[in-house]
Amino acid sequence: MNLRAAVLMALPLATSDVSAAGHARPEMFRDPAVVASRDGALELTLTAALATVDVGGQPALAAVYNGSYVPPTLRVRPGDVVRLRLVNALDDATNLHTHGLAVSPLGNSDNVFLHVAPGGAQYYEIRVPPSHAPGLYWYHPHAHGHSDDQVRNGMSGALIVEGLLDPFPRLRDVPEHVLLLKDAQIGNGHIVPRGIGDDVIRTVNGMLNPTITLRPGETQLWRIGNVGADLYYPLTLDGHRFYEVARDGHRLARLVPRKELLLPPGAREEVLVQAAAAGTYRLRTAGFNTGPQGNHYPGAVLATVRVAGAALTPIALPDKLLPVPDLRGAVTGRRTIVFSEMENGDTLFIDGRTFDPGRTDTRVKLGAIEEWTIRNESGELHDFHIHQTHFQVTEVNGAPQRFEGYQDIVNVPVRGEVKVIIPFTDPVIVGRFVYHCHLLSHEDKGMMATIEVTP
Ligand SMILES: [Cu+2]
Repeated sequence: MNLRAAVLMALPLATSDVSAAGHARPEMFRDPAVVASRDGALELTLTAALATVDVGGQPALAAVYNGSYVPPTLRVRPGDVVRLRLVNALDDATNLHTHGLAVSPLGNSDNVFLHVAPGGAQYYEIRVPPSHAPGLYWYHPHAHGHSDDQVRNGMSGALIVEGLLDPFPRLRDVPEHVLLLKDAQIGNGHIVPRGIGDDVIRTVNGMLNPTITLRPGETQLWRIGNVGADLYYPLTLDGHRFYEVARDGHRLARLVPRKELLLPPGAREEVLVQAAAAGTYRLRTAGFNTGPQGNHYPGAVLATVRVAGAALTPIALPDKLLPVPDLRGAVTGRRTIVFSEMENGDTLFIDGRTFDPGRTDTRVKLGAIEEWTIRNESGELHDFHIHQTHFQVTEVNGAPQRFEGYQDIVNVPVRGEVKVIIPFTDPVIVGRFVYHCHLLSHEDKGMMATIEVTP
């Protein structure tokens, strides 16, 4: 091997070893703590307050829930009720949003117009319909103007609706892990605001490069959530493919093998991983560039996967999962929305306007199935998200997309457009809610709009 080839091959490993060795001892991977529903109800108090937490082995003063950088994973069954008391011990307003849940946006349910003042408390009651899609969702604050800061501090956790693999007897009992991706910027022992991606620590469940152990041939379900505020995560696992089961909490019609998973801010991927031969492999996020008006940041090793021990016979993975209705052909109306921003990036718009909670931007009748064209007229990426429902992506920059299932986050290319079909058919979503860019710094700078679904 010539020297140049040797250097090229050695580079990625050297980079990862530096970042891994620059900090404390390697940690064993741990799942977040769990709070599960009992007898149809999940009850919990979440206190938002400043606390010194461990972020990848470093102490940092951060605004967090219940004193932890990674708050508990909430596990519920379809039909359960979530009863949450949110106590605000911060100096800013906050509130609570259950991202991806198709639940009521009214009253003290998943209502982002409700703000909890400093020193105040709010009781939330969120009824998960019996027909709710099983999968990985998440919770985070959604008080306009504070969302980015609070999520960057660590206020985000997982919410799982049980039953994703129940219809598949061979798969339903595979071991599972929750991997929450968060990025922190720490200065003088505090979480500090810096440019997006600048000097950032990227963690899994708050740990820096933890070690996950599998046996050769073992199959696991990994529920991966990008629960940070603004970064993209293009994920790969050396020597492995991911077998994609669900996107954003929505099971796909077939198991999709992927070398890379791209998780924009707010996105989730639930994948089967089948361990290769004994050895050590890295779960990596590649560097990313969000465009000429955006940000450019390096990649990182997120976790080390150690495959060791007695080999297991790999489970034969199915090709098809369960049918998912294709919404093409059912469209009742069309509209276009436009993402744009000021040259300096300080103010961002949907359809030329910044967010006004008192204004209703879009009105839809319950039962509509709409095709939305989402156009990005700016020089950086945005990712579109709508509350209370989901959508089918049909086109990206004019290229038809193969139908595999639904999602609730879609990346919108720089000076490009995507087409999605959004069902407004579930009566539980009647009311007023929002759609926005899920880079939360963009949302806080105005890139959010309101929608009302009427009976
Ligand atoms: Cu954006």
